[in-house]
Amino acid sequence: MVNLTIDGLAIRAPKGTTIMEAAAQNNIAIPKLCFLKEINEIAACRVCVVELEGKERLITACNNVVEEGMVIYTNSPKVRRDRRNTVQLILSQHDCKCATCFRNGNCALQNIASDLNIHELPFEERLERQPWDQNFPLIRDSAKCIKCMRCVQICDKVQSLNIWDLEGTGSRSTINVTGHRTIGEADCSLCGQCITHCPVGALHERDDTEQVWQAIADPKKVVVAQVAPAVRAAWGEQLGLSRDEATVGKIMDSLKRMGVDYVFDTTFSADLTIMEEGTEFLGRFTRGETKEKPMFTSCCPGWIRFIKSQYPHLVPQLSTAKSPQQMFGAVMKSYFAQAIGRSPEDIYTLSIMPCVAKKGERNMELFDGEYAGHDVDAVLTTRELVRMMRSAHIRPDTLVDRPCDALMQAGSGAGVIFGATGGVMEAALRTACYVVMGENPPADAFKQVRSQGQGTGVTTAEFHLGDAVVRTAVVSGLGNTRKLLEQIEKGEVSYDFVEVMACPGGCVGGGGQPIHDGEELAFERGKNLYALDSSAALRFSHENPDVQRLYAEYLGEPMSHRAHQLLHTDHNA
Ligand code: HC1
Ligand code: SF4
Repeated sequence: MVNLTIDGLAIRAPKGTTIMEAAAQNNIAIPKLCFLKEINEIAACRVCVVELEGKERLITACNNVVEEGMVIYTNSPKVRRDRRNTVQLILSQHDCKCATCFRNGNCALQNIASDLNIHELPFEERLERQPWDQNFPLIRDSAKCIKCMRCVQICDKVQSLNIWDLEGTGSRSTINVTGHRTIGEADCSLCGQCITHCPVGALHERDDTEQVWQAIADPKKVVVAQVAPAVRAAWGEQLGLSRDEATVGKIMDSLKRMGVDYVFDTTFSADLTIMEEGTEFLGRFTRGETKEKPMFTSCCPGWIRFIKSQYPHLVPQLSTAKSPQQMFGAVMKSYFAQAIGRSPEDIYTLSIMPCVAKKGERNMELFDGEYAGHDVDAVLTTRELVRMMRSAHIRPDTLVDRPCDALMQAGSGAGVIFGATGGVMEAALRTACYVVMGENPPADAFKQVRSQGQGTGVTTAEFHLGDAVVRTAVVSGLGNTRKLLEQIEKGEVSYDFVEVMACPGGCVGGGGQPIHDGEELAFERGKNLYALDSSAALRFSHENPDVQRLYAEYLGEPMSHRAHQLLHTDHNA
C-alpha cells in the first residue's frame, strides 16, 4: 500500500493505482474527457491535470500512479487555471451549437464547460469541416471532434478494424478515416461502438425519425413496427425509468400514441429464426461435412459486414437465415398484409433496434416471387425512439403496458435472450434438443453458454444431443471474434456451431443504445433479459403458438420453399 494526501485527505491506495482511481475511491472527482479504462489512458485531453507538491509542471491523473508521500491538489488555483485554459482551447476548436447537437444534455464537454463556469472563449474560433456522406448510417461531424482518440482506440483495440486514425501533428492534427478512404470505402462494420464511446456529438447515427413521422402521417401507409429484444433493457435509462418500470409494453404504448398502426415484438421473429436456423443447423450437423463446419449465426449485421470484408472465404459457413428483423419485415409484407387485406406496397415496416448496423441491413431486398422492395423500410435506434417520444411530448410516467397486436403477438423467453451474447445459441439448443429428443429439456439446460461477465469474449461448451456431441462457441466483440476465427482457421479449435455478435455483450451493448459516457452497461442489461426469460410463460421457440400458426397457414414447414423465399438469403450475393 502507498500513503499519500489528496486535497488534504490522508489516504492509502494499493501500489499501481492511478491518481484518478485513488481519488475516486475517496470520493474526490477529477474531471476527464478522453479517459476510457483500459482502452484510452493516454492523457490526450489534459483535463485531469492535478498539482503535485514540489513539482513545477502539473501532471495528469489518469496515467500517473500513486507514490509514497505524494501531496496532491486536484483543485488548486493553478489547476483550475490550467484546466479552464485547456477546455477553452478545446471549445474554440469545437462547434459549440449545443441546442442543435445530438448530445445536448448528455455531453462530457458541455458538462465540464458548465462545471468550470466558462462563458467566454479568449481564443479565435477554428473549426474543421470535412465532407461526409450524409446517407451513410454512421455520421461524423468533424467540427465537433475533440480529438480525444476514443473512437480510434475502441475501433482498433476492441473491434480490431482500425477505421479511424489521427492525421497530422500538433494543432493541425485531426481524426479521419484511415488510408484516405471515404467511410463507404472503409471496412466499417457499423457496430456503432465509436458512437457510444464518443464523449461529444462528433459521431452519431443517421437520424431517420423524420421519414418515420412522414409515413405515420401518410393516410395511404399502414405503419407496422417491431421492437428488438435489447431495446427493452435500455430505453428507460434515458428517461429516468428503472429497469422494472421500463417495460416493453410501454414502448408499444408510446408507438401507438405516436400513430403507429400495428406494434409487434421482434421476439416473435426471433422464435421464427430459431425454427429456420435450428433446422438448418441440424441438417448441416447430421450431414457432418467438414467444409460446412462450424455453422455461424447470421442475425448480427455488424458481424455479417465483418466476415464479408475480413474473412470472405468463410461466408459460405454463415447460416442462410435472415435476421429476425428481416424475417419479421418479410412476414409483415406478405402473411400479415394478406391477413389485413392490404397490398405489400401499403405496408411501411419500421424496426426499433439497439443497433446502427441494422440501418445497413435493411437495404436487403425482398423477393416474394418477384422483387417486392425491402423487408424493412426504416430502422430507428433506441436513441431515436427516445427522441421521437420526446418530440411527441409523451410523458414516460403516463405510459401503460400495452400488448402487441394480434396474429404475431406471442414471443418466448428464448426470443428475449437473443439480445444478450449467448442468447441465440441457448435458444437454438433448447429447440434443437426438443427436435432430436422428442421432448423439451429443462429450459435452463444450456445456460453454460451465457457470458459470465463483461468482456470475457469467448464462451465454449459441449452438449449431448442424443448420441452426438455438439461443440459450441459464443463470442462477442469483433476483436475477440478475429482471435477466435484465427484459431479456427489454424485448426487449434473446432466447433459445430458458433454464435457471433459484433458488439461486446451482444445487442444489449449495441451501438444504438443510450450513451453513458464510457460506462459499460451491457452485462447489467443482459441480466435483465435473462430475468425476463426465466419468468416468461413460454421458454421454447417451437412452442410459440403464433409461429406454429404461421407455419400451418402460410409457410408449411421450416426450410420449405416458401420459407426459403421469404426468410433466407444468399450472403454471397
Ligand atoms: Fe438484436 Fe436480433 S437479437 S440482432 O442483437 O437476432 O439489433 O435486440 O433485434 O434481428 O431478435 C439487434 C437485439 C435483434 C435481430 C433479434
Ligand atoms: Fe447490431 Fe447487435 Fe450486432 Fe451490435 S451485436 S452490431 S447491436 S446486431
